[in-house]
Amino acid sequence: MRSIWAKTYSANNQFTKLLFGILLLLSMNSVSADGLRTAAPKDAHVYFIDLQDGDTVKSPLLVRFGLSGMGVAPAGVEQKHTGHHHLLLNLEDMPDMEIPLPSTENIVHFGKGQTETTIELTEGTHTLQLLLGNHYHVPHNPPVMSDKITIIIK
Ligand SMILES: [Cu+2]
Repeated sequence: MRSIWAKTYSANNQFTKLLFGILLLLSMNSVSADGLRTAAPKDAHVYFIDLQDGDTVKSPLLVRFGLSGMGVAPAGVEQKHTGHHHLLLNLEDMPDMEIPLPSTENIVHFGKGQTETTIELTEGTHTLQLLLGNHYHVPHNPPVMSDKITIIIK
């Protein structure tokens, strides 16, 4: 039993090494200098359909995502010039644009291809920003993102 486990472990270990090797090769290859990012058309943009910077609104709030120059596709579906929405909610620092966006309370993924959401926010000011991600949840190149807006919940 032990030797089987040891064998499996060593095979896994070799596989991991191989994988790292491949990743290392890929990262050194100029063809993939862009890593997991995909190109976005120059005229692509995302925007809040009915929210503007400085708006005073009530919670729960319906937030509708607008996208122009690209299409929406669910996460995991690779199709040229598409992506899915991410809502950056009260996010202070922009995330790393080279790697998949993490999923946190400040970075909300809409990986099913949703184009709107209803959020509950406390009274006071909040910032909202939209950022499109590709099938890997990685922002495009250049990133397709909206202005960061501040809204007041009353
Ligand atoms: Cu995502």
